[in-house]
Amino acid sequence: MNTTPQLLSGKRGLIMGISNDWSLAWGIAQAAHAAGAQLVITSPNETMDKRVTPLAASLGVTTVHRCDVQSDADLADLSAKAGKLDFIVHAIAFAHKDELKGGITNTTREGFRLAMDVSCYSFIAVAKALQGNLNDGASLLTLSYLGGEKVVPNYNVMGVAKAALESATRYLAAEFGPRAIRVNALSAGPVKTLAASGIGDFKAMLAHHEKTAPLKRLTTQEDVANAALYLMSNLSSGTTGQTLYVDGGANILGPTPLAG
Ligand code: 0WE
Repeated sequence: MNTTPQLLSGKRGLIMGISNDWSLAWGIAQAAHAAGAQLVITSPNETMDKRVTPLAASLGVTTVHRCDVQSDADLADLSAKAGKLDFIVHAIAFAHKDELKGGITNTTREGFRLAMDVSCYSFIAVAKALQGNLNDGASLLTLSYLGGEKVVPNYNVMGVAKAALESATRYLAAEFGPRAIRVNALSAGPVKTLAASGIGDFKAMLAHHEKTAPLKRLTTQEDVANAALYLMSNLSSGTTGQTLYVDGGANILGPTPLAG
């Protein structure tokens, strides 16, 4: 039995950034579907398409739209095909793997451009291309990470891109506010996803989070989906331009270990 409150009943939403069934975007898509939303789903290329299509089909979504966010033509095409939307979830980031190790001086000019384009500008580009698709009262959501605000070893150029993404969230919120369209970011704790796989010391990061975060456990795909549901629904009607932490409280800690 589906006991999820129908918070998104009658709403249509676009989900961008599903890679596989570990994806935070996938957790959000499932929660949105269970809450009564009708979904539009994208994938950036043929390889991803093969993984996303069966996942989409399991939510009754028969067409996966091709959209590489680096392409203005793809975005225009998506706008023509997506129809009216009540929410958009942007869960997309990319940096060269070899720039996610060592120090920030590993960053190349081209690597910086790529990370900023895919991980930050793409949120602005989606809002720009799809502004005519948005119903009044719509909600835009992007995913961020603490590394955009504090130094996290190896996160490097992605940290700079997340800082810019959170700033873009505020500028978009100011611009879209008069249409009652809200724009927020969700800063998730570390979750084992494809985006995190192959990152040096990621296991150690997860172990450290489990030990030190106030909730003493890892952030889950479901934790993120539940908070996303709040931000996509009218429950968050008075909130825009914010970064909401869904990290078991990890972001509140200073350098001193807590007693106990
Ligand atoms: O934002 C992210 C992941 C971003 C990411 C991951 C990859 C891995 C594979 C962007 N681009 C790539 N490119 C690849 O080729 N996270 C919040 C997860 C993450 O990534 C880290 C982390 C955490 C946490 C990288 C270094 C340190 C910590």
